[in-house]
Amino acid sequence: MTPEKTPKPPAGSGTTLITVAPTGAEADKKRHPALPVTLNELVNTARECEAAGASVIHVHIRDDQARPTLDLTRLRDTVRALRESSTMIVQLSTGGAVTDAYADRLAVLDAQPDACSLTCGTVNFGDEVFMNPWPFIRELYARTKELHVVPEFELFDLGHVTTLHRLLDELGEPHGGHVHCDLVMGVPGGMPGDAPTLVSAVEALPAGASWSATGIGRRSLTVMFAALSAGGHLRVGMEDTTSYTKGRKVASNAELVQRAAALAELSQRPPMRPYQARAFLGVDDHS
Ligand code: KMH
Ligand code: ZN
Repeated sequence: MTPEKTPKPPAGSGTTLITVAPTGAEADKKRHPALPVTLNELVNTARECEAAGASVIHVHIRDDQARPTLDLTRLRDTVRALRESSTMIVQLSTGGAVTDAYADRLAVLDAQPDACSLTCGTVNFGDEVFMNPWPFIRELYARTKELHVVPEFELFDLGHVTTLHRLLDELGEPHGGHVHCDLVMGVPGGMPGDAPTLVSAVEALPAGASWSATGIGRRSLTVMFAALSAGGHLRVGMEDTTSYTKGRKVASNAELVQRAAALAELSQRPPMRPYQARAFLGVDDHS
């Protein structure tokens, strides 16, 4: 009997990339005291989450009143402090808050992070609209290439995948040469957080792209199980989920990473270490 031919698995498929998104721009510190909003809290969170199995940290920062900000001095200090305290890839959000100006979102790259998020389209965002028109997406992507920042393509809806194809067709591959996407599922106004939608989105991705997925709020576990079973990577954190289980608030970002890491181990794809994640995503080594 001829042995069945198995296709070559994609790079990184023996391990799971875990991204932690600890803060976001929306959660309220008063309602969620465990939310890291000061630099000190963020640094401690980074240390704990790296120890728990995360290799990328997706960063939003807050001001002294715990309101979201894109202040460039604070962003630079944050990148420096996170680099000193952890080996995780520092991915700054260019999404910011729905109220942030395009110019400020573009200027985030001047803080020289390893990586950044890059959302591939506008989406209704609860009662708000998260604006990402094509000219902005194009300009932001061109700037990531100039400044050698590795973008992660955030896909909140299936139409965003179409825009990702257009971006790559017009401007070519990202810095680092590898396309990595994050499916953000279950935002009220975006694609639903369920297994059939995840499979459709993954099928539409560019050939060779890797992907993570995150489910917002109560979609968190459904999306995590679907992503692991479909061979994807994971994003978790208080930006996306503030309840650990029904009726029980998240105690720390690290416990969300611990749960993701345990499920990744159970799936026989243990967490990727930060140095492996750098090679996988094509991120420059700043050490
Ligand atoms: N806060 C949302 C409006 C990103 O970080 O790039 C956008 C967001 C996406 O969180
Ligand atoms: Zn974000």
